Amino acid sequence: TDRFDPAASDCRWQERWSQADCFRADSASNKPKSYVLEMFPYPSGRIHMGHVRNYTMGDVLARFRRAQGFEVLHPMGWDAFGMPAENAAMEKKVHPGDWTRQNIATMRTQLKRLGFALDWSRELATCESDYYGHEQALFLDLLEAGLVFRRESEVNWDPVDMTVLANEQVIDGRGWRSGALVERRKLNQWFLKITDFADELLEGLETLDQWPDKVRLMQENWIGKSRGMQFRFKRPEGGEIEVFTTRPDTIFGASFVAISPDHPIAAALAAERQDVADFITRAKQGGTTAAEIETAEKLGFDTGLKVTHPLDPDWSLPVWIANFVLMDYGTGALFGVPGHDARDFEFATKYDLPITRVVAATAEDAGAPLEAAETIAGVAVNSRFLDGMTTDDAKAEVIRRAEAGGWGKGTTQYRLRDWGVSRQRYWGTPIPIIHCEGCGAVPVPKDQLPVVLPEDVSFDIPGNPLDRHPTWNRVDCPRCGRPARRETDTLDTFVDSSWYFIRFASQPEAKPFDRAEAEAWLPVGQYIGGVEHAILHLLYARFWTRALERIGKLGVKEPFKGLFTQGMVTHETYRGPDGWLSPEEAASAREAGLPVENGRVEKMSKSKKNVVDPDSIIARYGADAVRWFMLSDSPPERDLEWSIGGIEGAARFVQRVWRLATAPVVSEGSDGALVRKLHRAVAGVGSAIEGLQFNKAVAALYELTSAIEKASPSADRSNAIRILVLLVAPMAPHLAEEAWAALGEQGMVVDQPWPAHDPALLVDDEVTIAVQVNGKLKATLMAPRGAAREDLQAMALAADKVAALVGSGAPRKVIVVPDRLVNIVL
Ligand code: ANZ
Ligand code: ZN
Repeated sequence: TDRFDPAASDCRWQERWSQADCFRADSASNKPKSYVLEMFPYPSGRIHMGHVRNYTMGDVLARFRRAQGFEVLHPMGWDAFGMPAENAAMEKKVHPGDWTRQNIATMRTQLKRLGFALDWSRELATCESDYYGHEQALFLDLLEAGLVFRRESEVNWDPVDMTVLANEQVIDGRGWRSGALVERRKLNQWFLKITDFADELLEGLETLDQWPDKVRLMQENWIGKSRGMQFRFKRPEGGEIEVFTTRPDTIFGASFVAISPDHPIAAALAAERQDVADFITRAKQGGTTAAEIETAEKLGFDTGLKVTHPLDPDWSLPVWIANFVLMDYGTGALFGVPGHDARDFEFATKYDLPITRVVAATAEDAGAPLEAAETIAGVAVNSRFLDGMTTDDAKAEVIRRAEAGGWGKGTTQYRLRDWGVSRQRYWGTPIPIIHCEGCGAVPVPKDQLPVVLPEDVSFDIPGNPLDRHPTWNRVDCPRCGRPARRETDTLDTFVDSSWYFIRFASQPEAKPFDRAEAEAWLPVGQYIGGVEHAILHLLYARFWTRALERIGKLGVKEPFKGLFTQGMVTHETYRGPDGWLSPEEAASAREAGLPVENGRVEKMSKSKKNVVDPDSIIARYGADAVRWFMLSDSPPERDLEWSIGGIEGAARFVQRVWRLATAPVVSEGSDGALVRKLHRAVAGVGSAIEGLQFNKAVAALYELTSAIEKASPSADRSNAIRILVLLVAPMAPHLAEEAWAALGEQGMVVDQPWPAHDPALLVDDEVTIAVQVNGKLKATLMAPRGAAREDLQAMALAADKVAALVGSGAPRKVIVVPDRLVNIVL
């Protein structure tokens, strides 16, 4: 046929690949192994263009590696637990399990339509007990190793809905559904000891040289290792308040001491004084995230207590209770330096506390006024014996004095907190613990795993349905046999995604993974996903891997050798008088004479109505055109703007390749220039894919295609077409198979090796040689690259002009620089 018909071709090849089981990864294979992984999707309903771009990139690499002779593991699964399923249950009255599994079915079909080279035999969904049961076993292993603990910790409590809220459900300090002011409440919760690994996780970043620098920096900042100091302020009436600071150099700029509303001293005062108790209640309203506490209005209460400055017995400072001081950071108390800390500045301005400059750019600026907190380093001023020292020297000096005087010591502090994994939610992995009045928190014996989520739950009233389940949470204590209660908290879904890549590599039924098999594949060679996961997911996965390594379950320290974060898919937006319009609505509104504004090009989102649904595009243009467009126009780390022009260009390219592949095959005649272009394309496309520069691979293929189109029929040209088909295969695999068959070739493209190139043909084969006589340019000549010195000398002497100058006598000397120049000295 004269046109490539994706509608027929796409399913034909998808079926053939599936029948031949091409993409099944054989763990026992002797070939070198390559593990290519894209971040698995949350089954939210339908695949979006961002998924298409992400998975296409991984697929190109996976297919390329396969052609290079690797045994490739390229799996797919579903990050299937989480809140949206519960929201759907509440709003649409569908069971979270039904909603999730339905979405998975839809999205799986959509992915299959794109022809990804995935090993579907390894598909997993984290919401199924054959996955999360193993997660429960691993949780118990970590518990046994002392890497899991339980303690009281604050949650967001919605007093109207009477439910715990996730941080994302707190908007401007209010419950997202009820709109009520959120309170902080203490609950017993489970934690993973990620702080035990803070140094390891930090040092490990240095080994990750195939990660983007920005992601490593984000992780480094998140771990937040800093030198600081802990020291005590004495209370004249006895007792002391210990504070933590990262800026000991500012100690003479102190204007108050502030303690957390949860500080024991605050609690003791509240027990005696109603005004203190009332303040604490007020201070604890609002969300629990650090960001929310940071941005909430600063609230303070002057307790009337005083403390003495450690370096000046005559200097007395007031003690305040302040809402921005966290109890679980440092010591839960600080000394405020309004001149050089933004929160302290805001606080001191509000409550009229002294603001002194103790750091300046130079010693001469000691008297410069402070318009706002100046937080950068400089030299100490107005600081007695520290005056003139740099910030770093002053820090060291204060720590030295504190240690010598016995009132404080230098510390290493991390911003990283232990990972709270308890969620008061239904749709998650049940924490395998049983609470017994006599025995405490008892692990569920491993032979009783999985602890399966009950299906019969209702979402009619707020709160966790597991708590009010009539039977599920009542069990006998595994230790003493008396009636006990199941833990009804479930695990943070980040736990599910912290080890799925290990389970992909090895899926025995009886345990989470087989160590040797997992190690055969790990670490993941190339991981591809959104930069929004730069911190939490990637840090948790690194931690989980190291924890398993520490307890001897896995001999891998870093899970992801290479990391690539791809850009988003964007699209233009339109606004009408009543809000956002889809492109179609915008067009008809314009026709109707209504005012329509062009908005910015933004990430595709439902709220902006600029989403393009992959299904309709695939139906119209075919999988290959969509894949091709996703890789074209922009470097993969940048945003890609969706456009009709772009997808149509991609569809035209598919037809161009098809036309070449269906032209008559010629078996005679050579075309050296085309052969060289071909070899250059083979090398260029390969190294571009290797470097994940997919747009460059695409550009090289456009160039080759044009060159072939321009060349006259010859055996070389027919061969170039054959190779072109192999080169486009990772990007446009259906087209490639169909073209391969049309060319009369045997077997499938997926089974063909990546074409070889001859390095000798990559360079221009002719070079220009300058011929000089006594240092002056007299002629130029073309010579084969790499020609021998004697040959160049002979050619130069034979050149007309030169021969005339040299005459019959022999030159005194001939200097030859190969590939460049011949100088004849007379
Ligand atoms: C005096 C000072 C002077 C501070 C100055 C900063 C600047 P990072 O760097 O984020 O680790 N702090 C100490 N404990 C706190 C707590 N429990 N809740 C809230 N803030 C606390 O923050 C360390 C700084 O945060 C510490 O250094 C302390 O204020 C404050 F010019 O001490 B600083
Ligand atoms: Zn018991």
